Amino acid sequence: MKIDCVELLRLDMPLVTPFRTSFGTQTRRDVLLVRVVADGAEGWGECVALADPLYSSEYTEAAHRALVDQLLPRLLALPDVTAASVAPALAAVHGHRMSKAALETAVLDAQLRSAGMPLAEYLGAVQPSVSSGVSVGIHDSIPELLDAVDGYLDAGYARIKLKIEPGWDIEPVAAVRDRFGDQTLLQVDANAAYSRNDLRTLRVLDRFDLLLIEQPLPEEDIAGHAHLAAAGLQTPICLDESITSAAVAHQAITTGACRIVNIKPGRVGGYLEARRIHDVCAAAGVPVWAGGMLETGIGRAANLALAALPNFTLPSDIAGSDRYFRQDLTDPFTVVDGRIDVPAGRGIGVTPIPEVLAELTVRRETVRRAEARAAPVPST
Ligand code: SMG
Ligand code: MG
Repeated sequence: MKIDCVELLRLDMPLVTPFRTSFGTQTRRDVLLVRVVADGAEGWGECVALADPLYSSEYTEAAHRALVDQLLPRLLALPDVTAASVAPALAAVHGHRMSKAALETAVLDAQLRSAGMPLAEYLGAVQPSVSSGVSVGIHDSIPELLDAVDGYLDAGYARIKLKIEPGWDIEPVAAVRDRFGDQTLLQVDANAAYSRNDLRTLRVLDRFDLLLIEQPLPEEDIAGHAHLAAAGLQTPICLDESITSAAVAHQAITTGACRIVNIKPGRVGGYLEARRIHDVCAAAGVPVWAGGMLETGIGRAANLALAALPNFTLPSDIAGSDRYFRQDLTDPFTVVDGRIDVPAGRGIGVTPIPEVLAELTVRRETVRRAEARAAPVPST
């Protein structure tokens, strides 16, 4: 394909309820969308970076700048582009995986729309719907948490994930187990809030028959997670922030740092790398599930396609649109009997509703082929 132009759109979307994690509270979503126009087709990608660099080093404004200053000049310099050529064209730029992922997804969407193929089929999906789990933030009190969990179980979610941090861990997990019983699928996510010295606290969580404990230690401390497992933590460790590529996933698995992997395409540079991680994990007998980054329907649609691959055997963090937004950007995704349908249309299968897009967009920047600045030449 020949890319004609790339549009970057910034949207400001209020969340239906504040979402608190160990690193901060989200009340709005600063969304960055990438729209690629190529050979008369359009494609969409959503950048999952948050407004501040607290989950990882990336953040929305920096992701926007990385696209304009570094990534688009390199991509638009190519005479012919396919999704498979995006990562190699951008490889010289270190990091910025969330920006790269959004761009690759938009190119892939345009390519698949032209070819008339759904993303799910392209990736190798084997299920028409995906088991839907919900991520429940840190609350001000246990009664408020129990009310929230009650509502989500009523809505049919297949699994509950509790956000934890030191001081909000054993008590909320015990309360949820006590109130909703042992049959509720339950897991926890620390977003790297603990240290190797917290083994005793983490071992208390072993008593609650959790599916997994997600990312207890810092992103860089893969060896620390292996240390926790070797020191007797029984609950399977799942890595999220630490897994930035298929090579890192392989290393984490072979060194005993994790027994389960959370796959977020944005965190690893795109859906092609995400599929490689799926394959590495499948070969090692390690189950995976799809993480979430409070995506709009654009990102949610693509995540559903990925989560329909065969080794996604645990419920994913892909909730219904109404978990986060009163008005989603696309037709809303809904949970029925704990599952969400995988879009069946070509490409990611959804597009923004024009009026909603117009109402929520706060900034728009178009980069055309000729306008993309030449990539800086390294001085020697
Ligand atoms: O999209 O449902 C979602 C969010 C799921 O908890 C979730 N994501 O570490 O896994 C994670 C977090 C990262 C974002 S927290 C603002
Ligand atoms: Mg996580």
